[in-house]
Order: sequence, then C-alpha cells, then structure tokens
Amino acid sequence: MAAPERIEELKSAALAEVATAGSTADLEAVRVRYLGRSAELTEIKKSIGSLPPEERREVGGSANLASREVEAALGSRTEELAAAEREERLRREAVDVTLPGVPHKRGSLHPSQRVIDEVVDFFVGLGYGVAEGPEVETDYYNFTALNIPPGHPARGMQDTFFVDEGVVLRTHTSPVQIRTMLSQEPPLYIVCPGRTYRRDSDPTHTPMFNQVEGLAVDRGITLSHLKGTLAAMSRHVFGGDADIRLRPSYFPFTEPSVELDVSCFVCGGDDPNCKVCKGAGWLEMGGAGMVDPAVLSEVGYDPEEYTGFAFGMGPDRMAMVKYGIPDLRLFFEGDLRFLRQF
Ligand code: FA5
Repeated sequence: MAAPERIEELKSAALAEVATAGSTADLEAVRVRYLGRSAELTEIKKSIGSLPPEERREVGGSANLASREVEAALGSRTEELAAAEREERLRREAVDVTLPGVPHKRGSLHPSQRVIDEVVDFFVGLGYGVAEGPEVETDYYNFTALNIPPGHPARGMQDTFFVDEGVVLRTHTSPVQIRTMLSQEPPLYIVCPGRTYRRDSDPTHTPMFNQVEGLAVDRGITLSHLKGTLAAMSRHVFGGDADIRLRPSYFPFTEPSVELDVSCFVCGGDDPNCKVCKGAGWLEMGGAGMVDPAVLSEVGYDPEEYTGFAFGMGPDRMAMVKYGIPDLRLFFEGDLRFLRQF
C-alpha cells in the first residue's frame, strides 16, 4: 500500500481508539502504539530520507499532519478523562463529617497516683520542692546514714530485699532525705514520692508500695509545725472534717517519733462495727518525727543551729481509706474492671 494511504489509515485507527479510550492509562497506550518510538507512523517518518525526492514532500507532509492530529486528539481527550477521573476520586474519597465519630476510651489515674498527686500538690502549694532518688539503694543511704548502723535491731523492722552485698531495694523513701541534705544547704523543704519494697504480703501490705516522704529543716522548726502541717495535709486529701492524731512511736532517725493516724472518714469513730477502722475511729497513715540530731550531723548540718521534722506516709493505704478498698493487693493486679472504677 502506498505510504499516504497507509498514513491515512493509521490516523483513522488512532483517532478511533482515542475516541473510545476509557481512561488516561488507555490513552497513554494509544499514544505509545501510534506515536511511540517503534510505531509504524514513526518508522514511516524515519524512512522519508530514503524515498525518491518527488515523494518525500507528500509523505513527510501527511505523516506530520497525521501525528499532529493524533496528538491534538490525545491532548483534548486526556483532559476530559483526567477531569472525569478527578471527579470520581473526589466522590469516592468524600468523608461524611456528619457521621458520629468512634469514641476513644479514656484512661484514668491509678488510685494511688491520685493520692500521690494530691499530697505532692498540697506541699508544692506550701513552697516545698519535689525530690527523687534511686529505687536500688545502697545500705548506707537506706540504713546507716539514717542512724541504723550494721547490727542495729531496727534493721529487722523492715523486711529487706537484698540485691547484692551492701545494695538493697529501698525499704522506704527516707534515703532521699539523706541524698538531698548532702547536696543542699538548709533551709530545706522537700517532698519525695516514690516506690519502695519490702518482703510483705497481706491485705494491707504489698511487696511494692508507694511512700511520700516529707522533710523540713530550718531554724526553729518544732513538733507543732509538724502537727499543723500533717493536719492541713490530711484535710486536703480526706476533706475538711478529717482530724489527725499523733501517737508516740519509734524510728531510729527521728526523736521524738510519732505515728500519724487520721480520723475514720466513714464512721468518725461512732461505729464500733465500722469495716474501715474496725471500730478504732482512727486509721494509720505513716510515721513522722523530729529529725534526730545524729542524722543532721551525718549530713553536715549543725544540729545546734537547725532542727527539722520528717514524715513518711503510705499513699496506697491512704487511697484504700479514701476509696473504701478492702485489699491493697487489688491495686497492683492491673485488673481493668477494678481500675475503670476510678
Ligand atoms: C517508715 O517507712 C519511715 N521511713 C517513715 C518515716 C519517715 C518516719 C520519716 C519518720 C520520719 P513505716 O515502716 O511505718 O515507716 O512505713 C510508713 C508507711 O508506709 C506505713 O504507715 C504504711 O502506710 C506504709 N507501708 C509500710 N509498709 C507497707 C507495705 N508493705 N504495703 C503498703 N504500705 C506500706
């Protein structure tokens, strides 16, 4: 077949395919088939140089014209199809913003953490700083510096987990007192929340529990400052009616030492069968006292110039009391049915 007719035929076939292409991808295939590097029309153009001179003009002219027509048809059809495809995509991806969302379950703070936050917030409000220390502690900070030298019978008061020779899981937060006093000069007002460990397990004792230590060292600090501070803290945590009582006690690092009791928030002492206080009217919250002069000397503070009070409370016990939870072990089992109630 003579080249001009063949060119005409190819053009018609290409234009027909452009007209029926259903997508931009189809159009691209048409472009490659009719205008691509190895397309027949391209081959014809390449061979023009070898044609007799009188044919070159005609074949060249009609081949170029055919290419331009097919390109123009491809261009306008591509625009049409791209617009339709864009419309279709927008319709498919449309989001109905009026549909109800998927509700996210909100977590809640652990009851112990709530009490810790309340206690810490109270003391921060009074101008206390917050100090922390390591949970794996040396014998020196946990015992010796607190006036409990090796062989002292008070070491037996707390069932200790030993990690290594001279290294323990801290049995209380009192070592943080020592660490802070060694690094800061008085006056000093701090609270120290943290996890503590003892070989204990029953409804009111767990092997891991929280304590919040408090320490105030300044000129002229007395036991009445301690009592007033603990009373205000108890009212902050347990409500305006809470009363406190200090009972004589013993800790090697305080002299005198006291035990802090809070009035039973359930019966106020009126119910001899009260499940929470068992009729006592009071609930034990922690230990406290005036910092022993031997401890002040140990950290290089002058006990003639400075006095201080310290306390160590059990926020898990406080949470048991506050939320009426009968068994402390429930706190640490991670049962969501229990935790969701708070
Ligand atoms: C002490 O740990 C002293 N360091 C407190 C202290 C600090 C006294 C500063 C004086 C000056 P005690 O062993 O009593 O004291 O513990 C304090 C509180 O921690 C207890 O009243 C109790 O609320 C809590 N506690 C103790 N052992 C456990 C346990 N196994 N589980 C849960 N809470 C506990």
